[in-house]
Amino acid sequence: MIKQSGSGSLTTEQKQFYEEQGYLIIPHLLSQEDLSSARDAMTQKVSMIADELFEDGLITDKLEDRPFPNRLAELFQHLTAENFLKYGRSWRDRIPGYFTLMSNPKILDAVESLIGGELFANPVYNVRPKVPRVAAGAVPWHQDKSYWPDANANPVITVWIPLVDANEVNGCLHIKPQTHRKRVLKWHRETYTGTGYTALKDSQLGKTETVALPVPAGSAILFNDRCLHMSTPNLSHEVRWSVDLRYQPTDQDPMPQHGVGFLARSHKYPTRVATLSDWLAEKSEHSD
Ligand SMILES: O=C(O)CCC(=O)C(=O)O
Repeated sequence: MIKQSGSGSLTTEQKQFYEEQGYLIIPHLLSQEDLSSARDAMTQKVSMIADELFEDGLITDKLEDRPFPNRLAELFQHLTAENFLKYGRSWRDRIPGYFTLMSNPKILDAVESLIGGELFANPVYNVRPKVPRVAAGAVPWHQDKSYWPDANANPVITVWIPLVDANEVNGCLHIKPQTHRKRVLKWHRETYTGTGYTALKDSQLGKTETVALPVPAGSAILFNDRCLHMSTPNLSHEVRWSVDLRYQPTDQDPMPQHGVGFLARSHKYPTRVATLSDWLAEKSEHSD
């Protein structure tokens, strides 16, 4: 069954902007209700981390009453970046709430407007708890395609969505418009965050202006996988919670080396669209 349209379809002007600039902001694409399943999944993970920190004797209070943007930041307030990085700079758990978000019809409508209605959700999706003071929160200039250099030339679209307002204090995305027309630049693995991001040198960035993209919670920033982008450190006291999801046409490489993606929408083969059970079982398509 094709899920009902979520009315996230783009206007001609929005499509034109994306084609010309390589990115697009869709303010308030998702409501708080749309985000709730993912927020619950993140909350579940934070509770698991609090339990572990407590059992390891690193904290004496699990801060169960703290609000979503604060709790994880406060749990690590007196701990080290290494303590935090034990849990990873980004998370890719198979918790049902993430599948609900990745299958949200509003997101799929927007992506369909750009690349058609045969949509595969790329296995690379990240939940990013950008906590203050951890160097790995700031992501260096890169092109997403540096993570899949051998994939074919068909588009991979990142859909970046903050669960809290993202701004220049807590480290919003920054982008270089029109760089989606560039080839994949020679990248290196940075060594200062301890997590090995792919990164570009300043000398490779060219003269294109940098645009900061502060956006309210639930907005979406869509960008092409060749578009140069980065994010700045989190200088606030709260977590800059975001997700980056990726979608591609079904004729792009499914990239099994990164995990198992799933058929998110298909007009040709609607019965093959993956269900939650398929996704939890790491099956990319539904079969009876
Ligand atoms: O969320 C961030 O800070 C960076 C995201 C990013 O680089 C990406 O989605 O490729």
